[in-house]
Amino acid sequence: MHVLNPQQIKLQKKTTKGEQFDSREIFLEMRLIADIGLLGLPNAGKSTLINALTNSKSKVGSFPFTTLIPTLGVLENSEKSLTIADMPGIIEGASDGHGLGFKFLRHLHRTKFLLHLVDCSISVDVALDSFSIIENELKEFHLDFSKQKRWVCLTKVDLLTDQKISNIVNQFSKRLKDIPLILISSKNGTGLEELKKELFKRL
Ligand SMILES: Nc1nc2c(ncn2[C@@H]2O[C@H](COP(=O)(O)OP(=O)(O)O)[C@@H](O)[C@H]2O)c(=O)[nH]1
Ligand SMILES: [Mg+2]
Repeated sequence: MHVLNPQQIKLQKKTTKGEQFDSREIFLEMRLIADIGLLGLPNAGKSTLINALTNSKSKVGSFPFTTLIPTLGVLENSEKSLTIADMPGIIEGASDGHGLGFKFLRHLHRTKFLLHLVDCSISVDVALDSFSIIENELKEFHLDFSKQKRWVCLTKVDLLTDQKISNIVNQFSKRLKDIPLILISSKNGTGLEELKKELFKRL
């Protein structure tokens, strides 16, 4: 076998003259960040829910804008795993860019499925208004949310009497038409097992 010494190797290197080519700037965007996106006004209970369902440790607080960046968690059963993205709260005017709305709505657009969380602990009217604000922002945003499945989750039901719960379910059922409605409490666990089961079944 003929062995080259380092000097011979150097001599064998070959170069060709460079040519002028077009330059191009390319923006790449990740298509999907999670299976499920949590959507809702600040304080709706999104971070508390992701912490109750997954291994995530998203920051929780009784004041708006505790969550400033999306946080991911993984929901697992014996066969599957689903990723959930806890998103900062969407506020009125988000579709016009208020409260970093462009950024957060775009993140939500890159999930397969949306869970719209509505705090129902204050009153039926406040809950219905909160629901409409978010629905309106989705409609006004320049990206189309109509292809993503969406469920509504009424949160903090541990704070309501049975009578108030049935009233709120009545009112929401009239408004939602074919959007499924789920009642949960991340504090005492009401509805969480059913929610998990449904998510694994539908996704
Ligand atoms: N009683 C009760 N309080 C809740 C529940 N879920 C969230 N909270 C409280 O509501 C406040 C806002 O919760 P957080 O998860 O930070 O809301 P986010 O802004 O939507 O992420 C916190 O004080 C939570 O402890 C619930 O199911 N029941
Ligand atoms: Mg939060």
